[in-house]
Amino acid sequence: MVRGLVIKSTGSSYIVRMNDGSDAECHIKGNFRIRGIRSTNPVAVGDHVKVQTLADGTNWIKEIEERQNYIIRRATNLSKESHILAANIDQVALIVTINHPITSTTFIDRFLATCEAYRVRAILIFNKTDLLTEEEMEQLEALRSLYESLDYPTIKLSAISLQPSKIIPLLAGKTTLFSGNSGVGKSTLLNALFGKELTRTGKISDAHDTGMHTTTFSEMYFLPDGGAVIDTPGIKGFGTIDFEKEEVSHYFREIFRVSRECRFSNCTHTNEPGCAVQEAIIKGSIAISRYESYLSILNDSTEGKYRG
Ligand SMILES: Nc1nc2c(ncn2[C@@H]2O[C@H](COP(=O)(O)OP(=O)(O)OP(=O)(O)O)[C@@H](O)[C@H]2O)c(=O)[nH]1
Ligand SMILES: [Mg+2]
Ligand SMILES: [Zn+2]
Repeated sequence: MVRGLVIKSTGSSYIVRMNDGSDAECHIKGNFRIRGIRSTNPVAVGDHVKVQTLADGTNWIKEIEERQNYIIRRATNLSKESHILAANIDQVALIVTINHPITSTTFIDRFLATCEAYRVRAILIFNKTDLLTEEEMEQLEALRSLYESLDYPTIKLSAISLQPSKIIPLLAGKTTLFSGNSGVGKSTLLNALFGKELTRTGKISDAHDTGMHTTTFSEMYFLPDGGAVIDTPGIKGFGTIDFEKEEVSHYFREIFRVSRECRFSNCTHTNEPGCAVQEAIIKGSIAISRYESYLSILNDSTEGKYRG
């Protein structure tokens, strides 16, 4: 068997960069599963695998090496199945847009909470600054200062201008997962970074001002000076998985910090007396948008399902 790195996943087959530098199309057996993880895609881009080539020339992924980390979300509403976005990454760049399309703060916070849970560094890239009105620009700056205050690096840019070079220092030498809603410009940014059209980009729907799910597979692209970027299909909601109710506050940095002052150690910060989190919200030191995102995850954990 030969070792390799999964660099592309279409869902039904995989491209593996083999140790000798060649690329091979590989398959997995239908019953291939990793113990403990129930996901729609047992193999993800970024996985190190062992491949067996049969006499008929077909290649089969037989083993996945232990993952350093991965990012996972609940596949669809009410579904128990989960979906692994990528494995063995150094960081996530979450691409967001204030408008065209609108990225919700709930989406951002659910994603960030998952990055906390799986201990992956996250940066926020606010794209499409060229399309924003003055008011929307103010909204952008308010969100930027919110997330900067929580120690998430942020950057604003327009992928259709020359500004993508702004993020090169953040990407150098690292494996970065590009994720976000459909239409926010992940693929446009990737093409701009490489200075050529590596992957297709799509229009925003006139009717809904949302993306049209142009990218349908995940693929890793290697930066000339080291490091790699993984472009992925746009995702709609972000269902968190496997969070215990008591844990959720651990994944909101500012809520976790303040929660040590709560009267009860098992405080859920919803209606308990002596709750320091509630106090911080009233004082304005915890943003309401963050608290609402916290509640939305808490509700999922309570009901064991994910809505919206
Ligand atoms: N005006 C403007 N348009 C942009 C910018 N970035 C991307 N776009 C446009 O937004 C549309 C969607 O871009 P894509 O790169 O396909 O978006 P995506 O995030 O890859 O979308 P999916 O593959 O569907 O997840 C395209 O028409 C791009 O030209 C930007 O900074 N400014
Ligand atoms: Mg795309
Ligand atoms: Zn509390």
